[in-house]
Amino acid sequence: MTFDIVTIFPAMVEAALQAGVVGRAIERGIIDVAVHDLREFTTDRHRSVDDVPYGGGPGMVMKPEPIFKALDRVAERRGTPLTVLLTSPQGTRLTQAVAGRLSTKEHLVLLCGRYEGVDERVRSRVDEDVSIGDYVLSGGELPALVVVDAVARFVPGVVGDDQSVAEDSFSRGLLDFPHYTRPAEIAGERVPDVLMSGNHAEIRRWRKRQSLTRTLARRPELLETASLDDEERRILAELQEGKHGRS
Ligand code: 4FV
Repeated sequence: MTFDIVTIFPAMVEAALQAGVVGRAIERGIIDVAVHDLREFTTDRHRSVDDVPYGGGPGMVMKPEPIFKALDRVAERRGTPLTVLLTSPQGTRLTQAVAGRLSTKEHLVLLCGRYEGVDERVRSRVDEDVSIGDYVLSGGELPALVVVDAVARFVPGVVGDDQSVAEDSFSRGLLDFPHYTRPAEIAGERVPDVLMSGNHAEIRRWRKRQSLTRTLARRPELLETASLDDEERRILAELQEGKHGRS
């Protein structure tokens, strides 16, 4: 799977791509990520990537030509099919399911907006807008990095133990259970005994109950679409009947 990121701040994006799981996956050649400086596709001596908005109003708009040239270059390099994404607040909200869908694509291209946004005619070359949330950022770079991180985790070998991807919360539509590590006690708080019991069936049930309790409390709407197994359905019924309440 390849990722091409088009931005006016390549250094910012490259720095973030060096870290952690994604950085290691790039080093190991499991994913191929290229960062393109949009200014390289400008023709004027000021290397302008933005201009004043037709119809007036505040701010600037990103010019279409440099973006078209950048996309042509990526198409030359990667071949097709390219899946071109524009990160913008108007887009499809990024979820684990959307990330999973995007991870089936061969070549993802991420256009990072700045200023008030891109010239609307750029959309003729965009397959989908993707939003990371209902707030306005100063640029599309952070959203692009969020997309790369969330999608890359679906690529086999990127996350050390593929099991943990499968268990990633939201993979099955539930919030994650609490995690503990040494020391067994700190600030007067002990690790729940069940986790030190070695009884893996009990531990699995406890974790399921924690995920369901948390999801019920914080994101009950997720339970409408979560894929629960029989044991989880039983636990959820108990929780909803308030039989067990806090465990
Ligand atoms: C954004 C978001 C976002 C809007 C104007 C960049 C900014 C500026 N992108 N999810 N929320 N983008 O706020 O994806 O061009």
